[in-house]
Amino acid sequence: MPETVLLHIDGKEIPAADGGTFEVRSPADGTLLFDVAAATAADVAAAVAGARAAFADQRWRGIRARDRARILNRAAALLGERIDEYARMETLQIGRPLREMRAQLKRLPEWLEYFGAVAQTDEGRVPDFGSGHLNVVRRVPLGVAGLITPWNHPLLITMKKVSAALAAGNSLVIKPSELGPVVPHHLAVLLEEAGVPAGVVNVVPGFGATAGKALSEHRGLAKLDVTGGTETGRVIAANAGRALIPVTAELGGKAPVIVFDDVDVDAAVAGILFAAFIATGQTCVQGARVLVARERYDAVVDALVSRTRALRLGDPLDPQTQIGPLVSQAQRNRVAGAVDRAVTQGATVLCGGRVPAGTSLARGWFYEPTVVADVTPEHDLWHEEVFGPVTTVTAVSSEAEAIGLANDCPYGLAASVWTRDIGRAIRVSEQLDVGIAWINDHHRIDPSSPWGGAKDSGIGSENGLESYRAYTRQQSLVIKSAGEPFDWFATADEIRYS
Ligand code: TXE
Repeated sequence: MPETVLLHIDGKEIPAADGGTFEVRSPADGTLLFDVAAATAADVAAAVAGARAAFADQRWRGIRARDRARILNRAAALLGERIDEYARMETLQIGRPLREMRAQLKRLPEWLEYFGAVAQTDEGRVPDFGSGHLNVVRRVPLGVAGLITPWNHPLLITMKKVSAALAAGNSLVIKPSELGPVVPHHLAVLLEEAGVPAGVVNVVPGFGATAGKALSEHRGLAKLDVTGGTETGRVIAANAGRALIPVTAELGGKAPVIVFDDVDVDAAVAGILFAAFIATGQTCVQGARVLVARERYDAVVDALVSRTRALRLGDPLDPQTQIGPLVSQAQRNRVAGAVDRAVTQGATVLCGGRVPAGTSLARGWFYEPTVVADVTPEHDLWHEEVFGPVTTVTAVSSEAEAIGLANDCPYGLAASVWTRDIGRAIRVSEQLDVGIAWINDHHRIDPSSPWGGAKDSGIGSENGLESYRAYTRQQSLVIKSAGEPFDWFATADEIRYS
């Protein structure tokens, strides 16, 4: 019997206004897992109204930052106790291997702790306004933030947004992805257990075209924050523009992995596998384009193909599994179509490129990890985000060629550079049009470290002090301290007006 998941509005668990629900099924074998209430526009409006009331009566923003931080730290402790339970739920819903989900979720209490600390230490400032006035500038929360999140890292991405937004004193309406809605819902309940007042955090699972659309168009919001595909981001950012509210948009990616001639081949190949195939490649910073120094191309590609072929596909709950299924049939069709199209355009599949044979995997949306050669910037596969276990390999003859090819892409989120020459690593990374550049690593993330990109990868960034400030606005108090009276219209004499 599938578990029922309801809407979480004003601290209450309620069904959708029209009673509508949607199914969440295992991408590994199709088992029906959850029956989830599908929020309607009316439900979204109720959630925003509740969040606005919670903001207006100051039940959260009126708590001193130090006391908000204490509650967030309590939530961090509760979250730490539930990692295994939540990791299993994430794996069931999106098919990502349990080993990876546990490693990812174990870090998440740090986001609550970090932003609780930032809120306590974010003191105002006193600019030099000149004699006669005292100017005190402080940061205040924005109001109700609409958070729209994707399926590939449901709790991680929700936590990145929720931690900063709550620490700053905002109220929230969260619309998780229809493919992974369950753990963000549990997070709202956990936060209230820790002491966040009911009504401050509201969760409205549902479809993008209905619940997501209703939320991103709601004029009661003071901020929009979306993680998703670039086209989704364009629609939502346009709504923010019309409402004149700030937006943060974490969108698509097509990360280059640049491997120079002085690398240890085995270490570089281990890094490429990590960049390209964790999360079954379903991550915005996936290492999608490997650019290898011509002198090491054959050695690196041979080793990469050999180790890619050896990756273990299977039940994501099995600790031995390294590659799980794609999240849905639509996603697998999208990935397979991109590879097939690349072949018709002249590319060469070196390994993978097909749905695996064998009955044990037949019920899941599995696709073999794939390495493609002979892809040029004229091919779709060079530019389009695949969001699956597919990477390309290209030989380069110079730093300049590597940088030029890396930047020849509509996305600008992340990249990695592999070399023993730290000067070259810094010199090359500084010329890449990306927001994140790893050197001799990939994927690493921290609540203190900005996560965001350029070009079609979005607007703004998550993590770090900037993301906290993006959930506040400045308020400038200007206080007259001069003793002499001021009456501008009493006389026509010249008055020195500071
Ligand atoms: O995105 P979708 P998905 C990107 C990644 C990939 C995508 C995968 O590059 O393209 O996200 O996630 C809602 N109005 N990143 O498939 O379909 C939808 O219901 C309002 C980048 O989930 O765009 C879901 O909740 N809402 C990221 C959310 O938007 C709408 C890391 C995202 O859905 C909507 C991870 C609409 N018209 C994934 N249409 C990064 N940069 O860090 C959809 N939604």
